Order: sequence, then C-alpha cells, then structure tokens
Amino acid sequence: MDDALSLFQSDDIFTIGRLANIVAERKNGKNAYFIRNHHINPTNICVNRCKFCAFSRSKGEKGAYELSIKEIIKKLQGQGSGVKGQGSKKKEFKIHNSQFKKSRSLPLAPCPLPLSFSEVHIVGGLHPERQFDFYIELLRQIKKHFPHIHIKAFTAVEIDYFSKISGLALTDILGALKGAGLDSMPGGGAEIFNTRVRNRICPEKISGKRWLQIMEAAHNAGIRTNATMLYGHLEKYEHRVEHMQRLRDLQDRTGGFQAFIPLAFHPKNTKIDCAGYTSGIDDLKTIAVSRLFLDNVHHVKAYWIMLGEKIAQLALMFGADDLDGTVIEEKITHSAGALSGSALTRSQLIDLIGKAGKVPVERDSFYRPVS
Ligand code: V47
Ligand code: SF4
Repeated sequence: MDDALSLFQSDDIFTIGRLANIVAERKNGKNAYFIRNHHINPTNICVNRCKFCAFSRSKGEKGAYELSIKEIIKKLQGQGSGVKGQGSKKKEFKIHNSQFKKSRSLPLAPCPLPLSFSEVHIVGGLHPERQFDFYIELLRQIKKHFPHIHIKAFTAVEIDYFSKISGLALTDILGALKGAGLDSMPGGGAEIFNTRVRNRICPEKISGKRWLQIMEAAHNAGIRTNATMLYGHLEKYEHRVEHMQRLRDLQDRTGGFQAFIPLAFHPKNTKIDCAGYTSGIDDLKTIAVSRLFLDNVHHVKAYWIMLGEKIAQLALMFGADDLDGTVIEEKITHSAGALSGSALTRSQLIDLIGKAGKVPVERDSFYRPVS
C-alpha cells in the first residue's frame, strides 16, 4: 500500500507509465480491446440523489424520465437511439435501422439481422415505484428480441435496492436476474469505499462494505462483474489506495472481477464543490498505478467517455488495455459536463488504438476476440 501511495505522490508519470505498460503487455500482449455496445439508462429517477450525480432526478422534477420496456426495445432496435448527426456513425447504424422502419409494433420474431452491437449495458436510478418484476421482464424481453445480445446490467447499488423493494434475499435476486437473462454486471456504484468520504459525496448510497458483499455474492453465483473507482472529487490518494486494496482482497477470494475502471469525476451540475475536472496527468497516473497495484485483475479499462478520446488513447501506453466501446448513448457523464462525444464507431476505435501502437481487438463481454 505504501508503494502505491508513493507512486501517486510521484511526479514521474513517464516511469510509472512505462512500468504499467510492461505489466499490461505481460498480461495482454500488445492487444487493446474494444466492444460494440449500447448503453441504456431506463430511468434517471432515483431515491438516492448522490451529490456527485448530475444525471438523477426526483419523481416529478423537470427532466425526470422513465422508459417503458417497449421504449427500451425500440431504442435497441435503433429507433431514436440518439446517433443522428454524427457523421460516419450515421451510416453504420442506417443498415441496422432500416430493418425495423416499416414495423410499427415490436417484431415478434428475434432480430433477423446482425446488430451493430454485441452487448447492452443497462444502469439506472433507483425508481421509487417500479417493482422488481419490471427488471425481470425487461431482461426477458431483451433476450426475446435479441437472443444473442450479452446483457451487462445493474450495479451492486441497484441489486441491493431490488432486494429491499422485493423483500427477497440477495441470492434469490441474483438467481432470478440470471434466470431472466442477466449475463454479467457492470462495476458502477463503488465510488470510493472510505466511509468518511463516501458519506460526504453520496450519504444515501449503500456502504462500501455492502457493495463488496454484493459483488462477492454475484461472483459466487457465477456472475462476472467489473469494478470502478470514482476519483478526482474530495478523496485523497490514500483513499484511492484503500479502495483498490479492498478490491484486490475480494479478487483474491473470488477472481470474479474482469476489469477495473477508474472513473474521472465530472463536476458540472453536481453538488460537489471541488477543483473542477481531473487533469490529464492525474488520469494517466491513476490508470498506471491501478495497473501496477491490481495485479490480480486482468484488464484495466480507459473509459473514453470520461477520459476523452485523446487521454484514453494515451492511457493505452500507461497500462490500460481496453477503451470500452461504441457506447452509442451516454447520459450519466454527459449530464455532468463530459467533453467527449457520445458515440464512437468501430473504425474510430480501431484508429485510436492503432495510433497508440497497439493491436485493436474487438472483444465480446468476456474478452474473447470477435472475428
Ligand atoms: O456509478 C456518476 C459514475 C457510474 C458521475 O462496468 C460519475 O463496464 C463521473 O459504472 N462524474 C456509472 N462519474 C458508470 C459506470 C460504468 C461506465 C462504463 C463502463 C462500466 C463497466 C461501468 O458513473 C456511477 C458513478 O460512479 N458517475 N456521476 C460524475 N459526475
Ligand atoms: Fe442514483 Fe446512481 Fe445517480 Fe447515485 S449515482 S443518484 S444511485 S443514479
């Protein structure tokens, strides 16, 4: 832990980056991964209202929305997916859109043509009225319409909420979700585990201990997950190291984390009064230190939406081996002033990776290369 703290305190980001790159290449060779994915946020209505979150709204507040299952399926079919006016992206998705142009209602048969994405990433607010059944039905309908799509859905925070609203035990919730089509879980909601900082930035949210408990239960149920860390707000370097140490300890027990994703805090429209956006130097250092410290996690993701395309590209030389994906529709970071675009095409991702001197590898949700 002291070593990780010294690295964070050092200004020699080139040496740290070079070391992290050696570790990354030992694990993944020169490969840098990306995926064709589609984000869906079913609602921004949330009972938690974390202070760092510009995405959430209270029920009835201006800007609050809730998507029905039908609307979500339509979005996945490419109707109203928010890709308009994005140059070459438009072309890529046009082919996909045309198949459903004539059908007014949802198609009864599973999608007949290859989709422009292989994974759907679903996270949303903790809705005060929706029942657990809604989420089960959502998974079932997605699988029914898109049987080959991998569903990566629900943070540990949402899983805990499902347990509260349904009265079901954690293992029953996970079993029911898996049975309905859940394939893996994203790593959101971890924020920063340190209790004092956590209470200042998201007092209503489950504790770090509970987040880890839920991830452990998911891993034990055979559900692989990611892990995140929100940095650049009120935390200090020691809190980042403590956070990663707790993740590393859990990973030693379960091996269920696929990737670690440092999330750069975006301050716009939030209630956190701090220095503003993270610096590129801090972003690169955080990627590099996490690659060196989390020796038991196979992948470190440079989430281009939060880092911006150029810092994410540089991060591939500082220990990251994954840029995430096409994304298509991102709301959480963009509500908080993201400077990045909201979608990248497959060819743009390949170009970014190739120009960083890495080998672009399109992956599936378990990091298997897609031919
Ligand atoms: O849990 C919310 C974060 C997370 C802000 O697992 C913010 O593959 C920065 O977890 N500034 C959701 N971050 C996103 C997430 C994620 C994203 C991409 C891939 C994966 C994965 C997971 O976004 C939240 C929270 O930590 N967040 N508000 C903000 N103002
Ligand atoms: Fe709700 Fe998640 Fe936003 Fe917190 S970060 S307010 S739990 S949507």
